[in-house]
Amino acid sequence: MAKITTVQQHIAKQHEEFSEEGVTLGWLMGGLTLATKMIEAKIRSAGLTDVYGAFGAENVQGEQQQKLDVYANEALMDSLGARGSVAALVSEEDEAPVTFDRTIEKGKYIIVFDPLDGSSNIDVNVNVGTIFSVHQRLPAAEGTLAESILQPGTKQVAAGYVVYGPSTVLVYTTGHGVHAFTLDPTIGAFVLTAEHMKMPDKGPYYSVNEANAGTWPEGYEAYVTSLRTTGYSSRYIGSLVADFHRTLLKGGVFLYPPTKKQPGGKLRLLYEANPLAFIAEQAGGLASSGSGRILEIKPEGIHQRTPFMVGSKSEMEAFQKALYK
Ligand code: P6P
Repeated sequence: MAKITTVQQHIAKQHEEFSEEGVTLGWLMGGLTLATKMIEAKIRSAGLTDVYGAFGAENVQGEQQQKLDVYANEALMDSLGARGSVAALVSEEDEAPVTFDRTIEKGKYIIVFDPLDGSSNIDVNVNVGTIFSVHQRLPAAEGTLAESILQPGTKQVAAGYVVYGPSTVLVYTTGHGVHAFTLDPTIGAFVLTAEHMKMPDKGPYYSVNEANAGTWPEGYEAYVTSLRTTGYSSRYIGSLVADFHRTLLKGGVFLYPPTKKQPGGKLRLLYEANPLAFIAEQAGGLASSGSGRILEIKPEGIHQRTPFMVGSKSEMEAFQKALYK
């Protein structure tokens, strides 16, 4: 019989060989895999049931909520909120954190997530994803729960994403390498399919919305032109998790620079850039805001945006050389 390793077993083992913290983190991830399996089932049946389209309300970002955004958010809130070790949940869909009245000894973790990134692509059957990041609550003497939520990305204890595509793949790290699990629909479980993944040092692709090129700050256009004129191919899906997952597997560089419309960048620091930057660095890549390392940014607000450039060592070192004056 084929031996299978679930996310819960793997994270517990990775984390100091089934230490209490490892088992607790594994239990947390069990809540995450449950919710993402529920989301996957909804996405798979989207064309057959009435879950396409707008929910008819705006989220805190002022964006039209898709029905599946609301469903995904509720699935994650319910599955993770039921885990006794969760002190707070932060979602792109909610203005404020959802907190639980749990003692600092029990409520040890904060999970921030983008429940369904790229959801506007669902109606045209393009890959979408769930992105998550886990922080440990600070000891009372070091900070409040609010301050525990606004820790820099270097303090993440776990992070990852689920990409809902031809297959559904969960990728995570706890700082002990990057590992991938594929949802096996015949048994309804994510099973280990790749360990210690490494991003190629150099890749064949650059990935950016070139329609914004005319409004990028100085240096970006020259850098992208240098890629275009030295044999790179352009790949841009417009769904962050899909563009990132390809960059992790094939190498190259993804960029969302500052634009005239979004001078501080479009993507969110806490639940998009930080988790993907943690994964990228653990896989041997780099992640930059255009003026420094993403993971070292001290967050000011839970929905704060940042310019986000991430990819292979070769392309990112060339980027830093071109942009960091
Ligand atoms: P643009 C999707 O709406 C999203 O939030 C990310 O998934 C994606 O990378 C980005 O926006 C695409 O933005 O401005 O190129 O359409």
